[in-house]
Amino acid sequence: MESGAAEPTVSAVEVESAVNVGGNSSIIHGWFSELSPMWPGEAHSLKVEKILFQGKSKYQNLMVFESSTYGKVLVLDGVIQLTERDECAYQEMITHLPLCSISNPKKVLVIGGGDGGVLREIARYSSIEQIDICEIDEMVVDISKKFFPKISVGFEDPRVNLHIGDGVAFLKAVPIGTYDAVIVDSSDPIGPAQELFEKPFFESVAKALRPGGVVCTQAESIWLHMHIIEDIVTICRQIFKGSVNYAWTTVPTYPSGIIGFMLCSTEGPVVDFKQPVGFINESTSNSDRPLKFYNKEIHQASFCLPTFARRVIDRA
Ligand code: SPD
Repeated sequence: MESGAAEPTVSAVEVESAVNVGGNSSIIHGWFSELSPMWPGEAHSLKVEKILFQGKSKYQNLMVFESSTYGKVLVLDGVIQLTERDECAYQEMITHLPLCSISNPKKVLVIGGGDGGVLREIARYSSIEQIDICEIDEMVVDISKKFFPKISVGFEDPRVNLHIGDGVAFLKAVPIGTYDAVIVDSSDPIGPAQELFEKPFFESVAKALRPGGVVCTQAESIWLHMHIIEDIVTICRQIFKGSVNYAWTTVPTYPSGIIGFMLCSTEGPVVDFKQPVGFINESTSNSDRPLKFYNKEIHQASFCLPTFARRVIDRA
C-alpha cells in the first residue's frame, strides 16, 4: 500500500459541503452521485449515512460509505463496485453462468475480483481443486477484508491462491491450457482495467484455457455501452472458436441498473451456455450461505436480449 491510512469517520452532517471521492463523482449535501464520461448526462445517487474510509492506492481512489438503503458501498475512482444489498446479483451471475455451463470445473482463475465475492461463489463447487486470483490493487483486498467480511470470506477458502499483480502479465505467464474457467471481474475500461477489454488480453485468456474451457467477463450495459459490447463481441468471435454469447443481469446500483457478461468457450467439447449442465443450489453447494439470486431459470433467461441489443450482437 502506498497510502490510505483510514481517515477519521465523517458523519452525514459533516458532508454538507462537497467531498471529492475520485473520478467525476462527489458527495454533496449527504448524497453520493456517480458521474462518469461512460454514462454522460445521468448520475445515480445514494444517500450517505457515514463515510467509513477514504484512501488512495498506487492505482486508484478508494472509498467505503454506509448508505441509507443499500448497506455499505465500495467505490473505486468514484464508481460503485458493489453494495451489500445487491452484490449477489453480480457475483452469483458472473460466477455461476460460466461454472454451471461446464461439468466438474477443477481449476479456475479470477482476474480482478479483489473484494473476494467471486471467490466466495466459486468456493461453492466441491469439484474445484484450485482457485487462482490475480488482483492488481492490494488495497482493494485489505479494504474488503476490513469492511465487507461477508464478501471477502471468499479469501478464506484453502483452495485460493492470491497473486497481487497485473492480470495481463499474469495471464501471459500461464502455461497453455491450464484452466477450465477464467472469470474477469473488472472495473470499467477507464483506469487500471482498460487492457482487460482489449484483444491481446482475450488472446491470452484463450491460451490459458483448456479445449472447451470457458471465460466470463464483465461486459457493461446494453443501455449505455453497445459500442463497447459490439467491439468485445467482434474480438471474441475472432478468438474463441467454440461459442460466444452475451448475458445480463439487474444490479440496481450499477449505471442503468443492469450489467452484462461476455461468455465464450474455446474450441473443443461443445459448450451451450444457455443450457446449464451443472447445477448449484442449497443442497449441492459447498457453503452454508444460501444463493440469493442465481437459479437455473435466471441462468437461461439471462441470454434473452432485447431486439436492439440482439441486432447489434448478431451482426458483430
Ligand atoms: N460500473 C461498475 C462495474 C463494476 C464491475 N465490477 C465489480 C466488482 C465486484 N466484485
